[in-house]
Amino acid sequence: MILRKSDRLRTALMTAAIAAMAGPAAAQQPRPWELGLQPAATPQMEQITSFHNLLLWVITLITLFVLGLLIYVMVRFNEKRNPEPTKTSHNIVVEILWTVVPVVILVAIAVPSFRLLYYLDRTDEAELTLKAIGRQWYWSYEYPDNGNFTFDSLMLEDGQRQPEQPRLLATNNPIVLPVDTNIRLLITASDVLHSWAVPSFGVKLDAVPGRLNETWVRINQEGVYYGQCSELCGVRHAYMPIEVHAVSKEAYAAWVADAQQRFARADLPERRVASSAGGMDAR
Ligand SMILES: [Cu+2]
Repeated sequence: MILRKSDRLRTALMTAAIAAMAGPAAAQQPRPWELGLQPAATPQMEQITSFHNLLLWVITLITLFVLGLLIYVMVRFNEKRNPEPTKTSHNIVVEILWTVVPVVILVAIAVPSFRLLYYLDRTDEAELTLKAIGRQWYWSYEYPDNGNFTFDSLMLEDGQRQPEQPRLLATNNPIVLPVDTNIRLLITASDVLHSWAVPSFGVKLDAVPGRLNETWVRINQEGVYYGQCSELCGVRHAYMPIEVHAVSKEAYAAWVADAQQRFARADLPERRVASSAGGMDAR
C-alpha cells in the first residue's frame, strides 16, 4: 500500500515535470479561472500589457478620487447640516482645475498610447512575410518571400483531434513561424470581413476584402499559440481558429523545405484567382 502511494507520487511528480516542460506550449490558450491577459509571447503584447496596467492604475485612482468626493459631499453638505443652503454658483479656481487636470491626464495617456500604436504599426526590418487570407470559414496562408507556398488551415472537428489538442482551436495545418524573427503580417479577406487575432501575440487586425492590412510580430518563445477569427463573419465564425507553432530557426527552415513539397505554389494561376476574389491581388 505504501509502495503504491509512493508510485502514485512519483507518477504525479513526473506528470507535473512533463507539464512544466510543455509549459510554453500548453500555456498560450485560455484556461478556466484565468485572470488578466494571456501571457505575452511577443514584445508587442508585453508593451500592450504594461500600457494596460498603467491605465488600470490611472482609472483606479480616478475612481477612488471621485468616490472620496461623493462621500465628502454627502457628509459635509447634506440637508441636516445645512438647513440654510448656500447660494454659491461659481468658483474660478475649482472650474479651472476640473478642466486642466483631466486634460493633463489625457495628454499623459496619449503620449505612450501613440508611441505604442506606431510601434505596433509596422517594421522596417521584416525578415519574413506571412500573408493571412480570411475566408468563409477558414484561413489561407501564404509565405510569399519564404518558400512561396500556400495552404488552407481548417478547424479540427470533434473526433479528428488528438487528446492534447484543444477544442475549437486546433487546426489541420498550423502556421509555422520562427522565433526571434521580425515577421511582417499581411492580412486580407476574399469574401467578407474577418479579423486575425492571436491574444498572446497582441495582434487583432481586420481582414478586409480588397484591402491589405499590415502589422508585425516577433515571437520570443517556442510554443503553440492559438487565436480565433474576431469579426463576426457568418454562421461558422466561431469555427475558424488560428494555430501558430513557433519553432527554432533551424526547425523552421526544415519545415519550409518540407512545405514546399507538400503545399501548392502561391503564384499558380488558379491560386491567384482564388486569392484575388473580391477584387484584390496583393502581391
Ligand atoms: Cu471570420
